[in-house]
Amino acid sequence: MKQFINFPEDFWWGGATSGPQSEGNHGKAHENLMDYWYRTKPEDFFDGVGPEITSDFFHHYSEDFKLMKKIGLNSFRTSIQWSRLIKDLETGEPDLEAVDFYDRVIQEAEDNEITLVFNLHHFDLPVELLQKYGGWESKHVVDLFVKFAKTAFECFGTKVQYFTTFNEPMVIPEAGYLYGLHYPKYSGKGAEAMQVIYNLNLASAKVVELYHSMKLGGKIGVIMNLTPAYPRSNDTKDQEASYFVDDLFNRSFLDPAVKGEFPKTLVDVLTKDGVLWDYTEDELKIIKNNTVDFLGVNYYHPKRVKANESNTDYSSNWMPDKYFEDYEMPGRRMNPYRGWEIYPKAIYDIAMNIKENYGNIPWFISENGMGVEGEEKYKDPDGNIQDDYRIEFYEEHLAWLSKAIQEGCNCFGYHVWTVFDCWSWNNAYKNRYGFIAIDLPTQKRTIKKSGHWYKTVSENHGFEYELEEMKE
Ligand code: IFM
Repeated sequence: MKQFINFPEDFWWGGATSGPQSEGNHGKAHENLMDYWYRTKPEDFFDGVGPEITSDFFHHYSEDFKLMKKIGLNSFRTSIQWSRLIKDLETGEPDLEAVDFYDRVIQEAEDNEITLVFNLHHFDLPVELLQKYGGWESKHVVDLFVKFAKTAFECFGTKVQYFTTFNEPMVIPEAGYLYGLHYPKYSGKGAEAMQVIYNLNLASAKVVELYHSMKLGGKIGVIMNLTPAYPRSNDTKDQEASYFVDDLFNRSFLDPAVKGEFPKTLVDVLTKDGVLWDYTEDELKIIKNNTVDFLGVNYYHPKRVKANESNTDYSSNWMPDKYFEDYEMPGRRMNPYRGWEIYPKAIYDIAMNIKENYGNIPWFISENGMGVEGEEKYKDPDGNIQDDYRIEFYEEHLAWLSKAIQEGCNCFGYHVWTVFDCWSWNNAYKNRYGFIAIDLPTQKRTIKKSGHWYKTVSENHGFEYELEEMKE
């Protein structure tokens, strides 16, 4: 039997993108990590497509906001690019053309009654700061980030009510230092990755402190990619592995951001292994006293874990993997294009965790979505993509989210990844996620079936759903 899946009247129905994935590089003051990576190794990117043009939001933002309104969005997140806004990275002096661009974006959002969330960092460190100072391993870079944030708040702080410090900060050490996936593409730099975790938390807290001190009247948060860990079995060793994975990949950012301190169990392991970050008591006080006003949660997939059963010797090169291995659960549902498991119930588990262990802090789903390769094949004769699989994906996740809200979770919104197809690291335009398709040669925008569906959900504050579709 169908039931109405209900959401609050003032719920955020929105979507997210990021500056480096959507704007294109027109007029940018500096190269970021991805720009440099592409310039020096274009073959790493799917079909050799780089970040120069992407979805050309720089020129299409006005049309894009109108389309967002048309498909029922009341909120939208993008990021201010450090490499665009700041002319002088040492002083934080702004580039006036960039200020003008972001001002126009803000105005267009307001004209279309779309609440804007401005994020400050989406993996897009100016590459000079890696080359000169070692990037996020350096506390000088932390202070330069605070200068960038100050400029952003001075320019836009009274016009935008919601800021976030970082998008998915854990991806920076994970993909850039542990597993060689994102530039600088280091692998096996376990100890350095731990310092990066600490420095990113410090940078976030310093920016939160600055924002609150400026009394701009809005709110500041951080966007986490939460990947709940589920152990293979009830065996103690699997349970311990799963606890460690949650400590490292989730709580290492969640706890400092919301509770002001790192998980003691993680600190104990890192101390025992001699890889605890370099810190000072004054810095720990900054982290303690400057927690976020709200959280964004990007949820795509869980992390299935088992005890480490390999014989790998980590004695000369510490890696967190000494405490766990990924577990390929038989029968798991997969998105084959992205290689990620689809497990909608984790949204409910995340919501309950925030309610029970993080003071039920206000939060929203800041990304959730399904990337699909070759969507062209789902075009109807009129050229409109019939992406029913995406609608089903969203419905199932939203049904679990609604259940959590009925049970008292403080979730105030849902943002998809993404509104219009955008560029991604290495994958470039391989997998499409948008409600709005982009034809790259012409930059023509066409609303997919899921975009029209979203409008009805946003207007009706929910949708009819067969509850039996919710799989445990
Ligand atoms: O494209 C990314 C985004 O930058 C961060 N979250 C996951 C998305 C899909 O891979």
